[in-house]
Amino acid sequence: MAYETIIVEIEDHIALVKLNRPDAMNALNDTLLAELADVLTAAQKNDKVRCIVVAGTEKYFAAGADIKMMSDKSFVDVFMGDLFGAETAAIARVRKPIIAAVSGYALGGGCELAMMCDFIICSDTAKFGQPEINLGVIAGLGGTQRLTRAIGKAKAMDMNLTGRFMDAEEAERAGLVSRVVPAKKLMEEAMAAAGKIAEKSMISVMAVKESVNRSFETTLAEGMLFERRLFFSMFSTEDQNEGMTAFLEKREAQFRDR
Ligand code: DAK
Repeated sequence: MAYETIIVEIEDHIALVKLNRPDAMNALNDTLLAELADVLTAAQKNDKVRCIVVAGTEKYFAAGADIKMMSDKSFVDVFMGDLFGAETAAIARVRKPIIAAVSGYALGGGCELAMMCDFIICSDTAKFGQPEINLGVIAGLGGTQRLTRAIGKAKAMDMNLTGRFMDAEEAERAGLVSRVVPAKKLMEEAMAAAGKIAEKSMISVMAVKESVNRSFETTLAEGMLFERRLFFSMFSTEDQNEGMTAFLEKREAQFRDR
């Protein structure tokens, strides 16, 4: 399928999805989110895809939701139309891992889109922010929720209330991103991380994603139980046998997702 606002390349079991609205710094509109939801849903179903990378350009990941598109909407429009609701729900349903490769601006909905991914690798030029307060609104796709869980109340309040940007170094220190790399190396590093994940058993990869995400939804005791049950269930797979046998035989495991 030909897309208008994203570019998709599938190679070596990795789906690379590049946001592509250069006239608006990749601002999120209905089309972009619908196309993103569509391609991620397709990637989930595609056996050739084992990991997904979402990226922007070197100067911007995404500068937020499209302000031009939103500016003349009413409460009734966004409430009744459930702006971005179906698309973001579809993205949240993807069970394969998604890495956000962020360089330059990741603001508002752009920062929130990065946080919808499973982890963020950013360049040393990355700037994160929730500047919706400057537009007379508030974040609506996780800027007060996922960000608070990622970096804590003090910094989340600071960012959401002042609208200030956070640079890459602070983002790493605060736990928003997993790694910071030089801008020129970002895609290489993100693709290498995706490649590492693609080598693993998809069963354990998807179980990890499910289990880590469960930690945000439940108590520690319930989460520990969930993790332990998943761990036990791994012993019903051929990949558990292969992984442990390969270690003992001092060779690379050949996982078959069984
Ligand atoms: N929307 C539309 N166009 C944008 C844009 C945006 N968010 N950000 C940048 N652009 C456009 C600019 O209008 C400009 O277009 P032209 O004038 O050339 O036609 C072009 O991109 C280049 O921008 P600048 O000329 O401003 O470039 P600078 O380098 O000077 O500045 C900047 C870059 C990223 C600092 C600046 O553009 C900026 O402050 N942009 C706005 C950032 C922002 O406020 N982001 C938050 C948007 S609100 C929802 C949930 C969530 C949301 C919505 C709904 N629901 C649950 C329903 C999310 C809301 C948001 O994200």
